[in-house]
Amino acid sequence: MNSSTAQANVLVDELVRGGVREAVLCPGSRNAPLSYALHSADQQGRLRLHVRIDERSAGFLALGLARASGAPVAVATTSGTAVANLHPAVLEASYSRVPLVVLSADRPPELIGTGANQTVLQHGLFGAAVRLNVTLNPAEQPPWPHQRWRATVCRVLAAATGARDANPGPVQLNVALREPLVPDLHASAEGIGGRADGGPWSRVVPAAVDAPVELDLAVPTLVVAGDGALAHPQLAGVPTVAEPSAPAPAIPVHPLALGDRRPEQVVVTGRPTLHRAVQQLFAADEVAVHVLTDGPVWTDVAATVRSVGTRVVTRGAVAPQWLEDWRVASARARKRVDVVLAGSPPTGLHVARAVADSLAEGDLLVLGSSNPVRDASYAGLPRTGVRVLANRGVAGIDGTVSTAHGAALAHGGRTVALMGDLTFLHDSGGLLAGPQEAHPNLTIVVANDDGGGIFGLLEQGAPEHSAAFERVFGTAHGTDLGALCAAHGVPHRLVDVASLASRLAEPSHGVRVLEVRTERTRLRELHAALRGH
Ligand SMILES: Cc1ncc(C[n+]2csc(CCOP(=O)(O)OP(=O)(O)O)c2C)c(N)n1
Ligand SMILES: [Mg+2]
Repeated sequence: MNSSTAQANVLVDELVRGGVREAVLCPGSRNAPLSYALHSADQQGRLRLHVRIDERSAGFLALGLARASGAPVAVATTSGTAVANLHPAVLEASYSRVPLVVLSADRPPELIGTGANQTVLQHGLFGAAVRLNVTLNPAEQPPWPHQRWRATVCRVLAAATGARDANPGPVQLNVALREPLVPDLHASAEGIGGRADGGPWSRVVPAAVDAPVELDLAVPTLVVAGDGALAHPQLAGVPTVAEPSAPAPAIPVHPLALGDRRPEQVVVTGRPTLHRAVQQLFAADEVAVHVLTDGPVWTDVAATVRSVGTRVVTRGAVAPQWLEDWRVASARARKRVDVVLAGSPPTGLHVARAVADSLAEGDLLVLGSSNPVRDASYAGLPRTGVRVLANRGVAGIDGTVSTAHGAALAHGGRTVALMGDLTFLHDSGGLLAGPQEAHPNLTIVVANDDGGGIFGLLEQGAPEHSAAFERVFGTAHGTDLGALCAAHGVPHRLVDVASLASRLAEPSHGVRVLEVRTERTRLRELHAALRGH
């Protein structure tokens, strides 16, 4: 067996032993040994291989698979810019703590800096975004140092899954491979096998962090649950404003009700990113802010946090009047949404409400950044029985179609993705998947307001800045989404808000796109009305 084949086979075998069940591959020559090894593992049913042409899509596909499954997912590329194209997905995985394993094929070390073709400095390319960054150089001749290769994979997977520090995230295993890059078909694999029990070379027992914070619930308390929030049963009886990708709370507070009452203490779980009213709460001096997270970094944008732990130990009881006040305020906010929407032409918020209402128990929803994730929170998500995922780590509008594909493939059941038109177009390459690939049950709903609707809601959307607005923020494009889908062989349908629910209820297989044309010119007024102004 030649050096590159031995190395690639051992690495893939050890990844499988360490719990990798899905891998994404982009075609290339330098990574050919990894391609053969991954293909063979797929054929043997040891993992499922997905092949994608564009590394940006591949990175986000792997991210979606890992985010939805919670297990590490590998993405293998050739050398050069191919690796750099993974950077956006690596950043998102880093900030949202998703175990993404980059397998970047590299040239042998003596060729770095010589002007060799398709050769860049790949070691450390992702900087601080990866939890671990290892380069394995090729071995020259047998006996192959397969123990070292296997032990390295175990270290890499421990870092990706956060087994030692409860901080999962992306890792880069940069694999320098020497020619020949194709297998010698008759060589024996003797002497490079893994542990006889089929397990990993080094079993890394996951370490848990436990740091209780004391909390008196008799004090008027609000829980703010952001992306990545864990379930905290001790807080189940406390009113909770939850972002769509947080667990569904038992006592939900509508985000538009936040101005109605001022808590004396706030418990933050996960990372809230959506609502200004929440940020204002954190900034208020008289509110005591406590954060719960099992990660090494906690959210404290306003520099007001008083304590940080992983869970609470409570005393005292929540006052019934406090619960009733929030119940009334939330009911009023929901009513206001209904009234305001009834009097408005279709917007992304109408679409989000139709999507939210039509989701059934067991569905997975993937939300795009920008307005859709905010609209979903106004439309009543999260909700029990429906899992919601969103790339809130760095809230990019990129990679969303691919993330949704990955999440849907891991989920197995029905998945709906809701995103804006720019978000869809940014990653329309995510529709590119060959006939031999697994195609998930995924309906992508595009709220198409022909541009970036969110900017109309920000400072730059104020009337005094209107002269430059359309060209540099609105960015209308007039793209024919139907034609784009047709080019990829993906069914597309233009539907109106009123019929969206029935379209979503139709039994559907594979990937399809439902486009709803929406209005963005009057979003500013609509949101002012939602806030009761
Ligand atoms: C990769 C990336 N580029 C740019 C942005 C800035 N950005 C935030 S929202 C947005 C517009 C999104 O438009 P669309 O997806 O149509 O949603 P809408 O606001 O219209 O609801 C842009 C460009 C971003 N978040 N991520
Ligand atoms: Mg838009």
